[in-house]
Amino acid sequence: MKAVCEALPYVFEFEASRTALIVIDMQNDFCSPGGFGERLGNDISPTRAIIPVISGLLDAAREAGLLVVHTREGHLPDLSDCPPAKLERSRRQGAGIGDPGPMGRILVRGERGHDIVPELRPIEGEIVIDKPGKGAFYATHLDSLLLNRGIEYLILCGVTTHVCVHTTLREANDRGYRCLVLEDATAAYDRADHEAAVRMVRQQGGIFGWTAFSSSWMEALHAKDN
Ligand code: TIU
Repeated sequence: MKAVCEALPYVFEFEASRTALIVIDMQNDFCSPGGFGERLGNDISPTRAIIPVISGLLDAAREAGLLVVHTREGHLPDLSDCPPAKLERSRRQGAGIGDPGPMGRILVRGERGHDIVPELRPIEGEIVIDKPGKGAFYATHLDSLLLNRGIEYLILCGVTTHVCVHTTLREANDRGYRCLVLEDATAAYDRADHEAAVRMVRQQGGIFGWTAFSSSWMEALHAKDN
């Protein structure tokens, strides 16, 4: 039987056994002092504020036995997978990809800034997708991994709402996944960007999918067993 979650623009129905929780880029570089996000000139308090909300989602997903996927944005130490256009623009903003910082080289795999924040560290058996772009499908094996497990429903949380969450959402939607964006478990540095991004998801009858609050989704997940 499908679980039914209160959502916009209308209820989101999902089968738990065919659902994955996708936690996008909850890395020190986006959420911790001295990371890429802060060095781009942003206030990181919005991205830090969702850490406890996502921690609750992880507890619920783990308890229900859902597939959990974590993503990380970053590049190889020699930056050979970083397009020059991306590199040049990051340098213009004073946070060059690969530059040394308080948490190691910015957005480079293996550095502390690239790690997922300690509160949300993946546990044994969870999947971590390393991606060079904003979307989690581009240049990764995420699509085949989800298809091989029969996943059809994606629950999206993480940062930032209008950049990596939206890019992943759009990639997923075009591939036929049914996507729910949790609006209190996603964040952007600028509130207006977050709100616009959330609103876009559910426009035109749910052009990219659905939005809901985390509590509604967790209630639906819980209720399916009762
Ligand atoms: N993860 C993600 O959203 N990457 C970004 O670069 N986001 C910004 O908002 N800069």
